[in-house]
Amino acid sequence: KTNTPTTSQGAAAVGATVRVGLDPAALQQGIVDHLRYSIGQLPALATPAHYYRALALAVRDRLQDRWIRTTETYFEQERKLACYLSAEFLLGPHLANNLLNLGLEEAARGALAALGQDLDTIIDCEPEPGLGNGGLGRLAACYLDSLATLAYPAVGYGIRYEFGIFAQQIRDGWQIERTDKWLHAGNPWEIAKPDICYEVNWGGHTETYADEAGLQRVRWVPFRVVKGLAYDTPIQGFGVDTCNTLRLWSAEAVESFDFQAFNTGDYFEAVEAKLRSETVTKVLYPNDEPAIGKRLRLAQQYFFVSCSLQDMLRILDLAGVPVERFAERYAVQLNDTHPSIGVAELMRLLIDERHLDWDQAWAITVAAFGYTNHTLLPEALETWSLPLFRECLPRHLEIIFEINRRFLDQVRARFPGDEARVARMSLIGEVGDKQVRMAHLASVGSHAINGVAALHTDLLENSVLADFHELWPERFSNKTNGVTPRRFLALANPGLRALLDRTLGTDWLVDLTALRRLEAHIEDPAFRSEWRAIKHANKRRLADYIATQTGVELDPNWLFDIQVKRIHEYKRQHLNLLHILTLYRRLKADPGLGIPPRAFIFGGKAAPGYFLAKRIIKLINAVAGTINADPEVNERLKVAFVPNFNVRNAELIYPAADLSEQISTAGKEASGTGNMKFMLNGALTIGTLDGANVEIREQVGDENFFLFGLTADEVARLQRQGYRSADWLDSHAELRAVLDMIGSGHFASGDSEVFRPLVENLTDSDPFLVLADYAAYVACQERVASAWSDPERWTRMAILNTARCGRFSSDRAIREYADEIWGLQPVAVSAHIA
Ligand code: C3B
Repeated sequence: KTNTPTTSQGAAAVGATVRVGLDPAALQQGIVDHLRYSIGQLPALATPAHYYRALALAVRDRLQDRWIRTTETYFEQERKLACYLSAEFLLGPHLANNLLNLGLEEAARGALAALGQDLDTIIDCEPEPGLGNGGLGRLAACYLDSLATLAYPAVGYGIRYEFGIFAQQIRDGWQIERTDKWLHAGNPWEIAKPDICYEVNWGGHTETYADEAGLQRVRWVPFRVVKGLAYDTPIQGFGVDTCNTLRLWSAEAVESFDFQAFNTGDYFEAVEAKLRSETVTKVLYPNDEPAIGKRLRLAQQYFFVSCSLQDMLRILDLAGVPVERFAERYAVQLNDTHPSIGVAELMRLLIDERHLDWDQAWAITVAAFGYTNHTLLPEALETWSLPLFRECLPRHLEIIFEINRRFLDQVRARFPGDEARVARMSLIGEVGDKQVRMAHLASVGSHAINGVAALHTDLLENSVLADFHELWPERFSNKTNGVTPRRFLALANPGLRALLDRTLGTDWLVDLTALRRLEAHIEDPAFRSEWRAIKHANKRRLADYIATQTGVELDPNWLFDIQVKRIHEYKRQHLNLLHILTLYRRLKADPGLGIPPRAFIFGGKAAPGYFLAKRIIKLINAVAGTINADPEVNERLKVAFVPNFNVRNAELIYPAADLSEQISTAGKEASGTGNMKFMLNGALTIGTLDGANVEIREQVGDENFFLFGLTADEVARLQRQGYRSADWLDSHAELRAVLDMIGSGHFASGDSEVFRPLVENLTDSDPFLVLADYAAYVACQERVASAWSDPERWTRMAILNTARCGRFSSDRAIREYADEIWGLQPVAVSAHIA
């Protein structure tokens, strides 16, 4: 394929050659040119890292016409745009994904080979943009991929953190955090747009004044002003010309220094003020679920939301569309409560700056916003202390009070005399110190509220937001999460991709339900054996990676039992450990025990301040050290902890799994998305009836899912009745022995202190009912072992998992958001490129 640019892309043609052609020769020329003209490196001295940058720039050139054409098309066609507001986008490496989506993989391989370079080595040079913590940030990235692939007009708005999620190292079994300097060698994917910038106020006070017409208005006199600069990253859809924009904001001082201070000689104070401004987007807060309530975090949230809303208004002005029509042109989705200050900010912009009246501004705001809730954990529901909030955002507090006054009038009119309800629903919490409740602000200010899996939405409607559901049932709906099959199957599992392409054709890439057709091949022994060979190769690939990272050698013939996700008590990595130690004790007691050999693989980061989570990592590594070195057990059991779980190594891990561990306490995991990535790659799940596990089991069939444990209702009932973990301990000698072993220092060279807090947490309170589910979990694992011992049966079940995962594509999820929440239509983009 060569490009024949139309006149509008005339600049792309240089003489007779096409500068941005997709053929290997044009791409090779692009790489050589960038090496010389953008990087200034002698070919003889160029390292793979230089070639990475040269290739990335050459690929970006090939996105550029599509990107510009997409933006132009949206502007010309005056269509509604979805604006996805998220404090996190956990994108993962761009290069391989862009090559896939542009259909450039083979051309790139060929072009590099001609230059004596290997594409896979070059791909490995990319630092990964880890601008998120876990599920929530990765979901946002999957949604961007689907929006572009389905040709929906959309923009992602977020924060350009200078340091993304920390890099995890394991030292002496403990997690060590290192700053993630992902930008240090520059970022070839982004384009700075310094002319797209907005001022964002902070602190100070408000005052009233009369405008020219004599109307009373409010002015915010800030203590500080920061400037937000746009950095754009192209989000190329798969197999289409649509290339959407991810716009991330970076904070800068308004002036490079304060002239006043300079003149009065206080130069250093001026420079310090500049540094303070730039701190706003320095670093991602590494906490996934518990909210942290820090001033700088509020500054980050307000900063990116204000820039984004100002940007939407500017684009509306450019298009000559009156501001009254804001909600016809924008659907603004709040990814959790992190951007929910947007409700008050849009009101402020419309009333104070655009001089709309309250009712009109409120109608626009509610029509524009949608709110996605991602957690029911009480400690994760964001609130801000009222004094802190007033000090930082005085005008927004006034607006929130007024929203609340009108809202509570509505509640009182509907439920007369029910002051307890009014107190529960208020935007201001009055239990203890007063707080602003962000989930309430988001719910009142949005026409649509959704949870992320059927069970989660159900619990949301009946617990955390029950009062809101009673008032506005029509606002609520479920949008079960999904994952992109482009990254998590096509890129991550090239062996399986080739088999699927050969067996089914390639439409599964854009219609994941097409995988159903795999079921026709399930009784073909040759197909099953090919399936197993692919899984084996994926396990070999992961084993090699783990050996280089940790020194632990794993045998790909063993059952690979994997739990990768953030480390959290509710996710219960320690329940997994209790099972491992149960097997360990049984094997020590009876070395001839007939259990199939298993490799237990863990990965995940702990929030740096999360004491118990960090001990869980230490315990995993301590158990690994003991078991892997013990010849009495290490021919049946091995344990490995993959350091620094991230998007890149996730792509090695999911395809290598036989068994996916999804063992959270029922009712606590909103959805999970790792569970879907494992299923996509043919792993069987052992799991509780929690989050999207429920729907995974429905799709794959009970007989192909290893279910155990208490249900969400049973968990709630037990906790209401006063759960006593000791009851479970007394009735289970094996469990007691395992806990004693951990407590004794057996895995810590006799140190009986280090794991005591963990053991006591389980024996004294056990907030996540680990002990209550232990026996059922161990019994379920025995069913896993027996299924594994019949490879043909296991393979059939594995194939069925992949075949029936169609529902869990992020394409399905995005279509539901577009149809049911955003009222968004796809817009075909044609870049006029042959
Ligand atoms: C996560 C939830 O914990 C997951 O169950 C869910 O699948 C994802 O969001 C995506 O919906 N989550 C998170 O990563 N960070 C939060 N602050 C809240 C939820």
